[in-house]
This record gives sequence, structure tokens and C-alpha cells, in this order.
Amino acid sequence: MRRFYLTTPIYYVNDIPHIGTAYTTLAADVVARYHRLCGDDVLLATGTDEHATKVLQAAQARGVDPFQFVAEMADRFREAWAKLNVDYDVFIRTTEERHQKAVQALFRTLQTRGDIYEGPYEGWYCMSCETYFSADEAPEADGVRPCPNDRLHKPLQLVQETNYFFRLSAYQDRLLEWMDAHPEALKPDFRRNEVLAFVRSGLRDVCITRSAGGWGVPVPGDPSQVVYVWFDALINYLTLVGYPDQTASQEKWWPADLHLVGKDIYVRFHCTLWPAMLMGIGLEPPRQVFGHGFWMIEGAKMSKTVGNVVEPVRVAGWLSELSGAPPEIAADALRYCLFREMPFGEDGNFARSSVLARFNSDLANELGNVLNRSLSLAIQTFPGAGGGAVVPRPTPTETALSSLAGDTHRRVTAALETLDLQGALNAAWEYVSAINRYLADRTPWVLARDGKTEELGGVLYHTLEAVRVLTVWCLPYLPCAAREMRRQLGLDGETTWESAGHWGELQPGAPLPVPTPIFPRIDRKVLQAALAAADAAVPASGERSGAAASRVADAAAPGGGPPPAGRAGGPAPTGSGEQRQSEGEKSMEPVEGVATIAFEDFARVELRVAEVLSAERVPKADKLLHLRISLGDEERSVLAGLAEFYTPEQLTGRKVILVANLAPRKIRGLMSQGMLLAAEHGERVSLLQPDQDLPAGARVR
Ligand code: ME8
Repeated sequence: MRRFYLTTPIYYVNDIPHIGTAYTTLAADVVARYHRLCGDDVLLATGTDEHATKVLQAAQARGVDPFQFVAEMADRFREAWAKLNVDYDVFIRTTEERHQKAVQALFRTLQTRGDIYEGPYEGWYCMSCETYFSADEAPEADGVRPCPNDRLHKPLQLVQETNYFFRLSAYQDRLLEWMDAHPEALKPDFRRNEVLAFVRSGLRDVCITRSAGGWGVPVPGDPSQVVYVWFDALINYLTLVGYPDQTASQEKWWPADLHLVGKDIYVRFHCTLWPAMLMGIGLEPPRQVFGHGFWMIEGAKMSKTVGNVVEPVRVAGWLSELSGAPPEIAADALRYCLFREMPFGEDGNFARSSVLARFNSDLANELGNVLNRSLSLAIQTFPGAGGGAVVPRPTPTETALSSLAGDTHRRVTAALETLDLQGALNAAWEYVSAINRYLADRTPWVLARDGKTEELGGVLYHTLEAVRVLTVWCLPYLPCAAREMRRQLGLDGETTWESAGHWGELQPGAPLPVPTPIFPRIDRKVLQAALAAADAAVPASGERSGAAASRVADAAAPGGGPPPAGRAGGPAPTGSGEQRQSEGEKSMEPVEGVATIAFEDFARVELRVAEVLSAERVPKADKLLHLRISLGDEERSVLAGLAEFYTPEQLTGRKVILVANLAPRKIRGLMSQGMLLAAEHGERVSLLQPDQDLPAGARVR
């Protein structure tokens, strides 16, 4: 029996469970259910990360005791996962005593081995992003250091304190050796390359304690400091398996088979800091870390400020109301949509309209149809007890779906083994289409009308058996719906993954209950009204609609400028050569989309056509290009965060759109006098340009 230990990130409890946190948790549930069906001994762990400063602030803002606040929020996560049919094995909260013990034990071990030392820390701190910057990253302008990351460029505060550091720099070579020896450990491959580049560019020691605040695990032997939230959080994966005391459990479950995380916490936390910490205490790194992509919401980044946070439980409730399906079936439908819609690993766009469309087409029409039609026909010709039917007899002539089932089973299995969670569904739905085509070809209703009972029985057996095989592939994704489908096929007991590879398990003569539609089709009028409403407003917490997001591809834009560490996704180095991990890594991404503005507000932005006269890379800033541009009667210097998307040659001579009346800023010692407009979709960025040859300086409205 294979054992399989997989984890989700533990989520910050300053926020409610949303579609993003649900996505990782649901993905873990799909993988865990697949492994359980394969007969593996599975441990699926999730939980909550409760020691972040922003969590404390959220409690204070509500005037609630922080311990009471985190306990209530942890319950909200548990409730949400229950409503979304997540079957986790263990739930951990970082304020639990067992975790505090594990963090302190690990800290002491590293300290004894000489990997933790005390030293002075100096850095510039942004309260808003909870992130530290070095003086280089946040140059002074007009007597203050504006935050290079925060949207409002709030002034940074100087922080000087004595802290403890983890000697991450000592692990660079060992990490590279490990990555080299285990190419399967970091997936998908394109993200592994980011990790390699990050580690090769040089690792610096990280500050792992804080002296202010007092919210966190006390540093052993120095209660004036608490352990930094990221150092604390990563250790949860060990606490869960009994570290440091329960050695038998730890031996059984460690190393973890799979850490599933989003791309925001992949490179520096899960693929660099965590493996190094484990190496430091003599434990093996995880067998695999998978970094999936991010959901945008109707074209914009999900953010509390924008007010477009999607709550999955509410979306499921909305689907249930519109369709009349029970809540757990609606939750399954949402699960299906999330994994069918977006390739696992890439970014995607969440739109309620596509959830509705998929509900009706993929689930009600295609999947629901194959079961309902064949069961209804069986009742007419092969009646059984209580108004139901009996399984008819197979005939040797019907083979179309049996050979295809074997191929599809191999494809679905291969996809799940490599975490291609969309690929597995694509293959299964090709099979659903094949069943529907088969029904259309063989026209069992005509066979019934013409009294060709034996042939009809053969066709219906073939269809029902195909649906049985299909239910096994569906069980990880649609656990409640697939179980209900199986019940309607007269199958109540547990099953195995392997059973989808066998043909002929339905027993002729076995009773089939009266069917009811599992995914009731949403009525056309209700659907149209819901789509119109979905475009205007939202069933969740005030999400807004919107087309593809645009962003300002300029160094001055949040996230568009130089990375905090001067290299992609890197931790912020300090002036004195160490680096301080930031819990705000994900908050460094740009916030796309803003609330509605009046036309007068838009009119205050001066947009002009500009011509790029020359472009060059900015030394030691991977993302930045320094452009000289012409506005016809004036030349300007502009810094743009475009180096990953355009070469200097591609930009020279090009007409672009400039935000011309933005206050000038000095970045890396160079003046930036405006921003270029670019559209962004997933990882792609495309500069806006006029589609006719207009002179530089022309106004854009
Ligand atoms: O980072 N699309 O917690 P967190 C897809 N406590 N997935 C998303 C997403 C989106 N738009 N937004 C969030 C933390 N996620 C730390 C983790 S682990 C030792 C500590 C998912 O509450 C994704 O998995 O901010 C991401 O990595 C995670 O939520 C971040 O959750």
C-alpha cells in the first residue's frame, strides 16, 4: 500500500475562505480522493496560519480577543471546506500547543547546529504590505522613502533591531544539488526554472524573528522575540505528522509526497526556505511541491479593496437556488467548473457566466442526459420493483464504448498522476460525448418503439456500464454527484479506481431505482436573468464585473516595477547583506481594477501617444527598461517594468500610450516621467498602441 501525505497551504485567517483558497483545497481533495480510490493510505492536511500581524490587526480592528478571533475564523474555514465536500484528514491551527512545541524544537535544533545566529537588522518597513525593503530598493524622494510596492506609495518606516537569522546562504549548493537530482520535486517545470534562477542568483541569510508585537511563537530562550510568521507556518507540515516526539508517525509520513501551493508562495518559501530548513535539521525535503496558477475575477485581480472577492460557498448556494439542485450537488458543480475551466498550473479567469454555462451544458445536458435517458428507457422495457428497472442483458455486438473505456481510463489515470487536473476531466468528458454519440447512433428509443427488446437491452447495458465506468473517474471531482449516480445505477458500496479499468461489472437483473435528475437544468429564462445579473452585480461579497484587465506597465505601478529583491520574486535583502522574509509576498502583485470612478476623475488623466526613441536595460534590475520617448514637442525619460516581455530592440521606434501627467519619480537614480499602458492576461503582457500611424503627442481619450 502506497502512503500519500499531501498538504494545502495553511491560510491566513484575516480573510474569509475565497475561491482562491478553495481552489488549492479542492485540488488537494481531488488528488486525495483519487489516491484513496487507488487504495493508498492517504493523509490530507489543511489548516490555518494564525500568527500573522495582519491577523492580529484584524482582531484588534473588530475589538475581539485575538485567540477568540482566530478560533472563530478557523471554524469558518472548516465549515466552508465541509460545504464544498472537502474530505480532509487533519486540520492544524498554528496557535495550537503542539505546533508551538514543534516550532521551538526546530528552532533549537538549527541553533544547536549553528544555523541560527543573532545579528543587527536594519530595513525599511511598509505597514501596509508588511514588507521590508533595503535602502536600494526604496530610494529617498523629497525627504521620505515611498514604498515601491504599495499602491499609494506610503512612506516607509526605518526599523532597526537585533534579530535571529537563519543561515540560508549556506544551503545554496545543497539546494541546487537536490533540485538537480530530483527534477520531479518542483512542478510545473516552468516554475521550477524560476526557482533555479532564484537560487542560482545567490541566497542571503533570512531574518526569522521579530521583536515587536508579541503575537507569535516565543523564541526559545528569548521571550522578547517571536518567530517570524513564515518560519512558523512552514513547520506545520511537520507538526502534523508528530514532530518532534512521535517518531513512528513521523517516519511513516515524512517526507511529504506533495505540497500543493499557489504560485505566490512557491519560489522562495516552499521551494527554497522550507527545503533548506529541513536539510538543516537532517530531514528530507518534500517529494514534490506543485505551484498552481491564480484565478482572476472577471478579468481583475481578486482583492478586498476592489471588493470582488468570490466566496465559493455563496456561489454554490446561488447555483443551488437557480437549478434546484441540493447544495452539495451544486458545490460539486462548482468544483467541476474550477478544474475544467483552467489548466492546473496556469492562471485563469473566473466568471459566473461560465459556471452557469457549464452547469447546463456539461453537467445537466451531457452528463445528466446519459444517465437519465438510459435509465428512463430501461424502466419502460425492463421494469423492476417499486417503479424502477432491472439491468438488462448485454449483447456481444455492442463494443463501441468498451474499448474506448480502456483507453480513456489510461488517459485519466496518467493525467491525475501528473496533476493535470484539467486533462483528466477533458478525457472523461470526451467519453461523455462518446456515450451521447453512441445513444444518438443506436437510437434505443426507436428500438423500444419497434419492440427490438434484446437489441435494446444490449444498447442500454452498454450505456449503463459506460456510465458506471465514468462515475469512477468523476468520484474525485464530483464526490456527491458521482455517488448519487452510482446509487441510481444500483451501486451503493465503495469502489476502487481499478474498477474503471474493468468492463462488465453491472450485473444483469440487478435492481435499478427510479432515477431523478442529478443536475436539474437551469430554466432558460432563469439563466438569462441570472447571466444579466451576474454581469451587473454579484451573489458573493460585492464582486464586480469587468473585461480584460489593463495595467500600467511602469516601474511606478504596484508590481510593475523592480522586484523587491532586485530579482524575480526574491526576498528583500537588507542594507547589511542579510535578507528578511516577507509575509506580504503575494501582496506585491499589482492590484488590477478599481472601484467605479466618475468621468471627471478619468478626464484628469492625460493620455498621449508617444514614440519610443531608445530603450535599454537597467543594470541589476531584471524587469526594468529605461526608455527615452518623444511626445512630439518634448522628450522624456520613462522606466517601465517590461524587460521580461520586450527586448529594447522591439520597443525602439514603437508608438505607445503614455500616462503623461503622472508626478515624476526617481527610480534607481533615474527619472521616470510617465507610465506606459499595457494589457495583461495571465502571464502575458501586451503594450497598447494606436492602430493608425498618429503623430507622437496626439491625445488619447
Ligand atoms: O500565503 N487563485 O496564506 P493565504 C488561486 N499563510 N489560488 C489562490 C488565490 C487565487 N486568486 N488566492 C489565494 C498564505 N490562493 C500563508 C501560507 S503555508 C505554510 C502558509 C491560494 O491565506 C493559493 O494556494 O494568503 C495561495 O498560495 C494561498 O491561497 C495563499 O493563502
